[in-house]
Amino acid sequence: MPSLGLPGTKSALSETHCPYCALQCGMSLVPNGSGLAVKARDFPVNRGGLCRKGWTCTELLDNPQRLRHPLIRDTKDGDLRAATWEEALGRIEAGIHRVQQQSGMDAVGVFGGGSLTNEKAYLLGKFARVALRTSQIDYNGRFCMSSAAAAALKAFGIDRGLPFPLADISRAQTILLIGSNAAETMPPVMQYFQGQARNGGSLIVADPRKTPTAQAAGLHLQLTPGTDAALANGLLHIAIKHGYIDEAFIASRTTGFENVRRVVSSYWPDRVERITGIPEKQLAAAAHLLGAAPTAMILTARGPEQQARGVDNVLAFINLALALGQAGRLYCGYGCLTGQGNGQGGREHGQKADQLPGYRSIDDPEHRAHIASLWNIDERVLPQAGCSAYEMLDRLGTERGLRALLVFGSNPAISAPRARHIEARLRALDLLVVSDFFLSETAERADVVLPSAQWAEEEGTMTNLEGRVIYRQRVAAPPAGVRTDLEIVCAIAARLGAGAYFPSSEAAAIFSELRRASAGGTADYAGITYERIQRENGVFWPCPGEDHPGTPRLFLDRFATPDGRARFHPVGYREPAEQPDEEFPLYLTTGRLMAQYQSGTQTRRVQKLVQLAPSPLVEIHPSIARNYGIAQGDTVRLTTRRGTASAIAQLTPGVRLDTLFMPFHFSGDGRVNLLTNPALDPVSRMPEFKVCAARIEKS
Ligand SMILES: Nc1nc2c(c(=O)[nH]1)N[C@H]1C(S)=C(S)[C@@H](COP(=O)(O)OP(=O)(O)OC[C@H]3O[C@@H](n4cnc5c(=O)[nH]c(N)nc54)[C@H](O)[C@@H]3O)O[C@H]1N2
Ligand SMILES: Nc1nc2c(c(=O)[nH]1)N[C@H]1C(S)=C(S)[C@@H](COP(=O)(O)OP(=O)(O)OC[C@H]3O[C@@H](n4cnc5c(=O)[nH]c(N)nc54)[C@H](O)[C@@H]3O)O[C@H]1N2
Ligand code: SF4
Ligand SMILES: [Mo]
Repeated sequence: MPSLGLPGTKSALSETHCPYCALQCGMSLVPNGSGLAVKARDFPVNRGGLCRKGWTCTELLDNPQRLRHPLIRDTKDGDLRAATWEEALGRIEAGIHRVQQQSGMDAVGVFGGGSLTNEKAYLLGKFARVALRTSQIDYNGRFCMSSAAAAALKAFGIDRGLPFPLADISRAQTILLIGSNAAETMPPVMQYFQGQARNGGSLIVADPRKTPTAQAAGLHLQLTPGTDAALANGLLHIAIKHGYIDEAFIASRTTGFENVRRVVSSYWPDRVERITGIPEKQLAAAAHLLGAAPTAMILTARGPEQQARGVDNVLAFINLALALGQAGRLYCGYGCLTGQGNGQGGREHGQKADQLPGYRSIDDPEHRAHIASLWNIDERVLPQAGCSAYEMLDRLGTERGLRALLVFGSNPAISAPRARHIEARLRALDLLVVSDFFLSETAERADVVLPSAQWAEEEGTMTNLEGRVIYRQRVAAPPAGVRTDLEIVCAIAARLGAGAYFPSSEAAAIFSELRRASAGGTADYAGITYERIQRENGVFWPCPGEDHPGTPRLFLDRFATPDGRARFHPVGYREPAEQPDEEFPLYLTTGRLMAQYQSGTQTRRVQKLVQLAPSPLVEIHPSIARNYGIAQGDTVRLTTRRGTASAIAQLTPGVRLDTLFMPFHFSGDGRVNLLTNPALDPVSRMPEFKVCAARIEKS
């Protein structure tokens, strides 16, 4: 039962943040009967605004389906049964030892998530390398913003979603928003776009659907799925032709433009219209709005990023921003709207296969030495880079793959592409351990399920999409029988004989270790303290010292590359991995609904949200539906080369004639990931969630 007034809480009104998306909206929790209720709070990110998910989030704390004790499966075809912590930890210890003896250290893996606090992400990375001695750790961020992260690193030398605070959005003259449905995925952000409109600014949205976000724009570019690089190159082609490019900026602050100029020279407007389906007139209007603006921003989200050419797509838009001189100046720049609550911090502190804390590289001898010395281990025993999320899941239970997997904060049975295959791989493991609040679809398949504390029951930090590090306080006690992830990780480490390396499971102690580990790294948190965060409404990294103000805006003087210049990368348009054909004549794209969150483990248990979005649906244009004899509300069957799923037809005039859209929040036959294509980006290893070829029929 939640109870206020714990040590550390100053009053009955506890300031904290929403448990869900990357905005990390500020909110207050107040006592309400035996539980807690949400109250609006004026925090600089959301300024009092919250979406329905935020308003209803406390319902999950005392939800009857909540896990309150560990579960164990005794035999592979048996059922899960209640167990003590002692039994569960014993089973994990024995299972890990057996796999290590039979198949080696790299046969045990860890799968993390972008909803974990910085403290958890850090501890999980250390746990994998120091307690498990495995190279095999990766996380669901690969499925999220990894393409934008890789592109920003290449172009700017640093990956922070937004290089400026959200409030700057209102001050940009023109904004091009590509593949973001912010009006539904982060609604309080829209106030900044409204502010921009009030200031006389223009908003352009590129999306195959006329979403609520596109409806808020002055210009909607309704592109064919998977044609983003052609759009970017086409806009740059027009900008060059009309003399909109900033030669002085290109000369003084960038390198590599000539190759880009050569590549885009063949992206004539009529050709780009043929590829993207966007009329030449609209291309010209967009190029003019961007080119003539004194300040402009180009922002991407999952639309262009979740593609097998996601990195190229983002690089093409960065090229456009750089060529127009719209970067590295106030109220300008390229940014990525990161998605998960700690999607930003989760990628900085070492739960990614190739990474060490502070955004350090696991391949770099100096970086390895710094971390090994802090962890008190010999650098030679620190594992090398492991493989990426999908590649790890794809090989579970195989000869050369993992035999044991520990999952914290992800539900890949719903959210990974080619889900049927991933389910079979999960079943083939000798040991699957899942820590969650509820019996997620992945936990249902586990050998050991560990019940963990929810956000309001533990303290920790998160880094929002602006690079602002925020603090969540512990407002209530977890139910008896439930432990925090930090306690769980430390307990398993102790069982494995590595307890000395994990002396504390207190978030504050782990955060101070994280600060030291990140010191001198790209994502430097050395100067950030819990007290400062609370006093200053968050602190932006890098923040190398307690007397350093933090860095709300990056790149105003120089980019983070060795020579300080941003780098152009020539990018050509290539078709998606799969194009419609006779057998599968339509594009299928996927994404989100306002009232559901991610794999749905949490939001499918909140009644008010279920009422708004009760079941799997597919958006189809009314004219196409008529051709197939499909009426509003019909149950339909969708098929791709990976499998079949079912959904309710939602006749939607705002979706392209050649495109179906299906959200990914639902389970069973309603999983759109039964259909999606696991083709991976060669650099980011992002699956092609946003484009594949499909067929639809009435069932
Ligand atoms: N309600 C809600 N909010 C969320 C989440 C949630 O699950 N539910 N999840 C959070 C997370 S982790 C994330 S990553 C963000 C995601 O936030 P968004 O990126 O805004 O969400 P999506 O719906 O995945 O995709 C955005 C848009 O991309 C469009 N799109 C599809 N294909 C293409 C294409 O080929 N090119 C272009 N340009 N656009 C295309 C889709 O039509 C869709 O409108 O949301 C966060 N907020
Ligand atoms: N087709 C399609 N698939 C997609 C996408 C898409 O657009 N289309 N988007 C992709 C994207 S952007 C993302 S981010 C992924 C997300 O997909 P998932 O990784 O599955 O994300 P969640 O549903 O947030 O899963 C988090 C799970 O961990 C639990 N959890 C949350 N916080 C904690 C915590 O602190 N500790 C523990 N132990 N458990 C916790 C939740 O209850 C939930 O079961 O899906 C990807 N999959
Ligand atoms: S926009 Fe995101 S952070 Fe804000 S209330 Fe909604 S889910 Fe929570
Ligand atoms: Mo995401």
